[in-house]
Amino acid sequence: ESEVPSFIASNVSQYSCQRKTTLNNHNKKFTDAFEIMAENYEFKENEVFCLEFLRAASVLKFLPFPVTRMKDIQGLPCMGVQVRDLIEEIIEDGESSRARDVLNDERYKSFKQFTSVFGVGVKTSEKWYRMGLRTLEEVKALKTLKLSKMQKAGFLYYEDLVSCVSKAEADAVSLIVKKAVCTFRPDALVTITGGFRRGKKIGHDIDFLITSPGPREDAELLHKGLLLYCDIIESTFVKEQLPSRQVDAMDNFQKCFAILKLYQPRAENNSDNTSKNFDVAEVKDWKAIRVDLVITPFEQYAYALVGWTGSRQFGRDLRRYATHEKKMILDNHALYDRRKKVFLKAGSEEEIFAHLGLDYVEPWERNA
Ligand code: 8DG
Ligand code: MN
Ligand code: MN
Repeated sequence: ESEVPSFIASNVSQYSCQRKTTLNNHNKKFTDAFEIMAENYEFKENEVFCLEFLRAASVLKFLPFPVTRMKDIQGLPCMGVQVRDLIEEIIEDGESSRARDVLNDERYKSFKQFTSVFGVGVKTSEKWYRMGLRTLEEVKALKTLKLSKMQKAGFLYYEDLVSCVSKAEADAVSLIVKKAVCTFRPDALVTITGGFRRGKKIGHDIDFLITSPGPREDAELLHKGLLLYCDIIESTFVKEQLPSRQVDAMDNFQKCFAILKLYQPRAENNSDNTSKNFDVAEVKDWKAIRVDLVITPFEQYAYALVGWTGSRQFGRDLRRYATHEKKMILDNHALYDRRKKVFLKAGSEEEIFAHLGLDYVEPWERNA
């Protein structure tokens, strides 16, 4: 039959950092449903079930063939009862009634809308939902509602921010950021991380890692003139502190969750270009774009690069692998060997994988 000869299910690692996952997903039908289920559990703050579906999605993204029978998933890791039920349903009916129920669920629909606003997470959504709010229109209409500075910016630039960022826009912004950073730090290294580094053609934001060799002095690296909104978080990293053991570790780098104003002249409207001359100045010739800027000390650059390149699942599994298979602790700053009681230095991503005893996985193979 259509079996891929070299593929042995029981050889598939439970850790996505031991798998090579490109963007060529043969099982989107399944993984989309899993991701809906996972998101619903995230909204319910049920981390265990959320991760169960995310791990299963990640395994199916790695499979070199589309699943068509239950036999295809035999021996694969991360296929719990809930997951198998969903797969069976999709094989039989072409879609999952459970995923459909979630999509039609009032609470899910509201949380989905609320969290689409920059600065609104599960906690805020929960609060708004408890207040009886159901749609963004209702939130906007309630003038007494207290919004953070970030959320105000999120509503102000909402339409631009929900429309995704293209690769071309990412490249344009990259030039702007590089130019701005290099005017006061000519030796600075600016790298696109996140989804674009993994080869994605669209994203919800653009992630940048900025470092420069030599003694650190971050302070003025974040250029103001370009930014519509900027929430600067100062570095809280303390030298010699042990890496964080949290599964979804935030890091202590100086960073900036920003909204950048990208000028992009609109294509001319040829049908009527004389009578509307007056309006030309009114036409919005820019797009608001979400940008994450992360400043890292040079000696932590490789760790920050691995962490910020993602995917989220890949990063989670790397840390889980380090903890459970190597008795090491990994975060975005460092790798600590608990047996030898030493920090393992790394100047490149390859060295980090080598410290962990892992085969190197290229960025475009980290789409777990
Ligand atoms: P997308 O923007 O195209 O939707 O996807 P992405 O680029 O993979 O996701 P992201 O949300 O922009 O995050 C990029 C990576 O950065 C992801 O693997 C998680 C990682 N990351 C950290 N620390 C933090 C943090 O403090 N906030 C966020 N949002 N992401 C972080 O390592
Ligand atoms: Mn991103
Ligand atoms: Mn980001």
